[in-house]
Amino acid sequence: MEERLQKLLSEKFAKTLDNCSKAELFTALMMLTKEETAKLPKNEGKKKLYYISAEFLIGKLLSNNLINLGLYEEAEEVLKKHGQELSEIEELELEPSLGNGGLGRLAACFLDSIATLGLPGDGVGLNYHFGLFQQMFKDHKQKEVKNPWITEESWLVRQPETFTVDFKDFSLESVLYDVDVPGYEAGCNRLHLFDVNSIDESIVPEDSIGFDKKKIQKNLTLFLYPDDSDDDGRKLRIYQQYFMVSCGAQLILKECEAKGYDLHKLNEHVVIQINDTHPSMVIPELIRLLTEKKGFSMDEAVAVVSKTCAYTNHTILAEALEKWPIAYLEEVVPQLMPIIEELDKRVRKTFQDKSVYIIDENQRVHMAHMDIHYGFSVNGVAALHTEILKNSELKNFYDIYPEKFNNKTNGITFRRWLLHCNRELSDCIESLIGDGFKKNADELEKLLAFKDDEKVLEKLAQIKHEKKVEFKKFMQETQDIDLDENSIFDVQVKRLHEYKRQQMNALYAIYKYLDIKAGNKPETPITLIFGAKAAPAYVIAKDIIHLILCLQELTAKDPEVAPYFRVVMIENYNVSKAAKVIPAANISEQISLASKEASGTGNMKFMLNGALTLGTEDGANVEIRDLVGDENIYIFGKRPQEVIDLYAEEGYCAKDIYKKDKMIHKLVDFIIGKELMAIGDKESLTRLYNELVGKDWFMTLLDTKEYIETKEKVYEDYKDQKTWNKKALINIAKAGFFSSDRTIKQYEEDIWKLKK
Ligand code: 26Q
Repeated sequence: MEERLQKLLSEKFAKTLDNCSKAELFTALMMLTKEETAKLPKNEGKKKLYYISAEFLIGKLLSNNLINLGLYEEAEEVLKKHGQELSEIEELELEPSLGNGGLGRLAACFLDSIATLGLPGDGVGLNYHFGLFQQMFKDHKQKEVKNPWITEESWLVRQPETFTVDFKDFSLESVLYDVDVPGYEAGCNRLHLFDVNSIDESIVPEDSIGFDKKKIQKNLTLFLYPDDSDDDGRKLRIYQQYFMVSCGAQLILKECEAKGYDLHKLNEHVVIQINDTHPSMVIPELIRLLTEKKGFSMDEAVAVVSKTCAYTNHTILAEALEKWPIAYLEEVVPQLMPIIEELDKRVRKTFQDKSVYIIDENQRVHMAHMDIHYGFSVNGVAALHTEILKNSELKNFYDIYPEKFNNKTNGITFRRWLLHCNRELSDCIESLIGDGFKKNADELEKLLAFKDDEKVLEKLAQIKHEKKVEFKKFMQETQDIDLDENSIFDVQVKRLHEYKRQQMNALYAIYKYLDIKAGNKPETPITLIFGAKAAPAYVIAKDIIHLILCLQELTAKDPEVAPYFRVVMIENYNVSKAAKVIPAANISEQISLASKEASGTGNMKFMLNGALTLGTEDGANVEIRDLVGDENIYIFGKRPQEVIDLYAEEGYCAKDIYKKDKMIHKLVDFIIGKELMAIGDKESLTRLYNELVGKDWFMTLLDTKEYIETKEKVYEDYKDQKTWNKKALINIAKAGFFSSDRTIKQYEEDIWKLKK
């Protein structure tokens, strides 16, 4: 490797390993990694999976790919010989923000596992030049700026394929970039990212995410989830979605024809996994292509496409289930409307129940309904989630098609979320139980043999401490925040959304602040760590960030409080920051309103890294509890069915709780009290206060009291370090089930059947 690096450095920069810059070294390492990946055999087979997704939150790739290629240690040694640290070099990579949260990170973990298991399966998505956005904090508020990540040398490899995508008033030519996805000591697949050849980055000013939403030719692949609070923004989303699926569908048909397959047997050679409803237009688009260009009858096309497409649902929030007005579709992609109308007509012919129609009485197209009728599989992403889909949210569909419904509990790739982000822990595990767990995550259970071994428990605690010190250093360098590594690291990192209830954690912060001011100093100091991006047009979510940042300021500046309790927020939380904070966490906050979090995957990453979950009975928390047992997790709050019933009977009234419960009254009032008003913005804090007292759609106040009590108990339990560390060990040992290798094996067996 040393020689090859020298050669690359000399050819590209006329430098050597001893006089090159870190940036040059990064580029050379990336080029070497790309060459090595290109040599890997492509996973092939008679049937191929296409995983279509608006998001692929792949994170930085250098170290990930080196690990999968088995070259990480060698690279480390070579660099060390020349006075360089691989961990420093990998920091130089720009992180693409091609996703927002769980949905996109799941797609990335899946690509890793699909490749690792030797399954032929590629990702299909868009090449957003500025990603989601980069979050900056200014005046205790979130400010969004563009996040350019594509450099001259990058992981993207331009491909010769180009497709034409027709819209009502113009056509666009696609450009395809591929990113190789090496499996762990295995073959390779690809992520196909489509772009438009007319893209124009210059229409976005510096330090902004604003641009002319009407200039589709220039803007289509600039941002993921452009602001859709106006008509132009919503139409732009349709342009993006259609462009993605039309390119995907054309690529699929082209690859099949190149292999000489009979398109009438498409389902024997192709399976398309539709990741949430963002790619749902692939169904009518494929039908359109087959009927208009390949001579299929409508019946033939509908039949074969229905056997090819499978849909994954990631949400039960009604407002997140996409429904596109026909008027928009007519304006953007009129060629799809006759197909969608035909699909709807067939549904109406067969079923009386209006709730399962594709087109509703308000002339909107329900994308999920189309997926369920014209796909062969519908899956939820955690056991509880799938049950809720079957019994309430999608009950009317489950009654029609019970055989289509199935559960695939999410998973995470242990390569990134253990081997890479916590090598100390991974090495320690290996020293105890051997390296079998790297290929077979269930072997982590062997750790249980050490659950009473004091030496092992101390070692785990020592590793946790090291990771806390590392994270402290990182926060010092990046945000000039001084953390106390001896405090409890209590962490909530995830998309900002009211249902995830970051605001409830903020209310706890107010509680603790007031308690300390009243003279009750905690024995062990506490650091409450947040990280989250809010959608730019989601006003209340941004108000919650504002509240957290005001609390950060309040707790840091108060000398009576700061030594015991601090609130901090990680700026621009992303995959690489996740990889730093998760190994450092003692407590994993998973406090969504029960029934609302489809699965969660952060919960799995924390568990694997030895943090204890403080959570509601929601998503995969339920499965975590079943695995570790009640004594190794902290579950609180109203249960899913109670919440579902409350919604059904409209039985929740925030104001009643606010009026009756003195403590909650005090905490909520604090949001508009003099302390925070002196720091923050009156309008924003008042709006949040009004929301909590007047509406509180996700029932924060319902669980606040029990949350505070449970959290106090967790902090109390932390004092008994021996018992705590034992619980941590049990969590690690039981995390094997959440390997995405297991999830992918289940997709393969029940849905894809690529190998059969
Ligand atoms: C919808 C309409 C308009 C604009 C944007 C959207 C939109 C954007 C992002 C809808 C959904 C998302 C992202 C959803 C998401 O990340 N869901 C998460 O998926 C994870 C993987 O299955 C689960 O673990 C999480 O529980 C779920 O929240």
